[in-house]
Amino acid sequence: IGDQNGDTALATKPKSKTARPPMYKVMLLNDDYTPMEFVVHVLERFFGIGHSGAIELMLTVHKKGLAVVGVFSHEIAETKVMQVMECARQHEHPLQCTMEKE
Ligand code: NFA
Repeated sequence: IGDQNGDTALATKPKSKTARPPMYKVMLLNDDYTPMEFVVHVLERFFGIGHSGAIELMLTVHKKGLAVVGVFSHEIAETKVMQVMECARQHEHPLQCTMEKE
């Protein structure tokens, strides 16, 4: 564009100097046994989601099979997954929480 590359007119991609770290989606998966109120509690406690938002998001997981409940750095995402899985284990619920690169 213009003629910054001599007379070849090839576009050059501007280089970002500050690379952003990769981000990770944290997801909750539906199952037939975990009580709805427990999922709402998990969303409030570990993801700082308000009560109404937590109910709405729990219902999305319930209806669609899964939903992204947050996007975090690798370290934070790993911690959220561990906290949710440990809490579910303690309460003997089969709730599953996973992470995936965005
Ligand atoms: N499907 C569960 C039930 O009907 C509720 C649930 C929602 C479980 C979201 C896991 C995730 N009790």
